[in-house]
Amino acid sequence: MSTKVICVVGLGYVGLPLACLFADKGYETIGLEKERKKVELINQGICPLRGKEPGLNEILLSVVNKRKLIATSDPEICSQANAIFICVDTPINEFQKPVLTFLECAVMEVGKRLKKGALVAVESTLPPGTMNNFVIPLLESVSGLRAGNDFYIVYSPERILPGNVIVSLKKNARIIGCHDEKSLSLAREIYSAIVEAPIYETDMLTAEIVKTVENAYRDVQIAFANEVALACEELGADVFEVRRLVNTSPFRDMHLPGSGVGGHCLTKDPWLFASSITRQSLPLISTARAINDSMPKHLAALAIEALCEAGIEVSKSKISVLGLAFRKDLGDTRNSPALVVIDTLRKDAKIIVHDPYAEPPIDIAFTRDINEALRDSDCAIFVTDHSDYFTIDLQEMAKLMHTRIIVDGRNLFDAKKCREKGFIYRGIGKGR
Ligand code: SAJ
Repeated sequence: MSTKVICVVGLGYVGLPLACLFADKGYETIGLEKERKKVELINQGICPLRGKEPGLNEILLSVVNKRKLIATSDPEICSQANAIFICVDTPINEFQKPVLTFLECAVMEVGKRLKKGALVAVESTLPPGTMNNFVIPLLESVSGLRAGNDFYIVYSPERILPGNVIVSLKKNARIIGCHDEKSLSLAREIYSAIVEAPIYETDMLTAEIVKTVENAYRDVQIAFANEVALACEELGADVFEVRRLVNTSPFRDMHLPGSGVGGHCLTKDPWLFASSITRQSLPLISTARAINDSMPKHLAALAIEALCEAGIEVSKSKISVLGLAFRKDLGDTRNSPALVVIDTLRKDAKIIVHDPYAEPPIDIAFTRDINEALRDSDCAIFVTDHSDYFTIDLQEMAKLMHTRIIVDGRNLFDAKKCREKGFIYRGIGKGR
């Protein structure tokens, strides 16, 4: 099948760059997006994603101007597509259980309009077993077509890095879990147009497990680093020095401890994996999640401890929280550790928040000006390691603050230098 029209369902961090890359390669690409505001912005060539995304704005404007990419909220468009990519959100609820309503809706809309001979590629992260037990049966029942005969289907999980979606889409190896040989060859042909990295083939169940496990693996690694950090605080050691030397040992890769794990991948994918396992528990994965989720509260506790040492009552203190985004130099605040720090402390203290990129998703005093954030503050909590924070002058900071307290969630400062400048210093993993 020479693909003529591509439809990407869901124009978020995954779907929008995917649609742009296909359109940039000359495919007639239609983006199906339920949020009309997003559709309007995209059709004006304006990127609706928050934060810096190198290269995305330029590609988007170019393909929209060339009319190679059009966004719409009308699902009828699916009937024109030879290849449909489903990139919708698969979140978890407050009980860590998968919420597949967006996926179900997308599959229903696609199924109703699925053209004979079309390829369907699902990119959303899924609980293992979802393709075989849910997506394919639903597509077949709604379309009346048979997978592998009347239409073709693969599962190819996205591996994008928010903050660098275009490069990661092109350069990260791609896994294609296929239903049959024809589906595989169609998918390999079209993905090869935009992916410059190796494309690995497997079955759909394995591909679903790979995607959820690769993030569970990273979450466990980070949890290990955080647990060692807490131990180093008690022992009076510097975990970052420990990590540096541990990693001189072959086959070691101790990750970075810090304020916690935010974002939309590691906070949910381990639970998507676990949700498919019913006959046994997965204590390591659930414990890792608990350890990482405890770090923002630990950071808040370090701040309270430091205020106490300075003789400042929390209820009479002004606290600056620097870094709202969940990761360095990003504007994405999804599941950000800073939101937990703020929620923990705002019951008593007066909080002001700074971030160079993110917009506050909550009602809180906010500034883009570091000096304003620090002025008359009793405690500066650094949650995210934005590049802007690496150049803060301690002398200037000391003049601005009412009480000189630094609580360091990302190893931004040298404890000794802070103390020489008269600061009370606390840091994740930094024993006194
Ligand atoms: N973090 C640590 N210590 C570390 C690494 C990360 O505390 O050593 C924290 C970060 O500060 C952040 C959170 O973990 O709050 C997640 O960081 P991340 O680098 O994993 O970034 P994400 O959440 O955007 O992860 C995505 C994932 N990609 C997909 O799911 C497709 C992940 O698999 C990638 O490894 C990651 O991007 C990446 O670095 O490419």
